Amino acid sequence: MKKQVMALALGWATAFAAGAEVTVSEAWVRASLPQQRATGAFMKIRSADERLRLVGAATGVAEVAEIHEMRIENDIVRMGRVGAVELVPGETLELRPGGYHVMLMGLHEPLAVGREVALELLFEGADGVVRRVPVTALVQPLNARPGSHHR
Ligand SMILES: [Cu+2]
Repeated sequence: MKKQVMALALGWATAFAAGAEVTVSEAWVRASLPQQRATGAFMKIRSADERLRLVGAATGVAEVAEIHEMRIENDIVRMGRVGAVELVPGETLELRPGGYHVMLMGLHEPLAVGREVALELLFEGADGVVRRVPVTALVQPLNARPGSHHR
């Protein structure tokens, strides 16, 4: 069984047992204010050669972490939970403000700029098995990033 864990500048790459590999890069979490109970995590995800589904997330910094999608319908911004997001092999899925994101709800404490947040992403393979991939995300202010407001 091949297993490798490689630290990137801001993220992790983990090889699955079957040789499939998913790479998570540029992971960041939007900084939160003291009264704020929710924020979002964003990153780039790429599966080398396996069709995977992002089916969930976990973290210790909030009560709930779930996959959300934000989109504009008839000029109205809508955000809600999605059951799964498909990863097409060889293509990069970008979680970004205004699109898919990992929603962190029920924050246990404010997330200050510069802090590192440990997340886990849950990927379901074609075999139906769910693998957990650890990700380290850096807390950053939203205005340091391109893209629209989160909420
Ligand atoms: Cu959300």
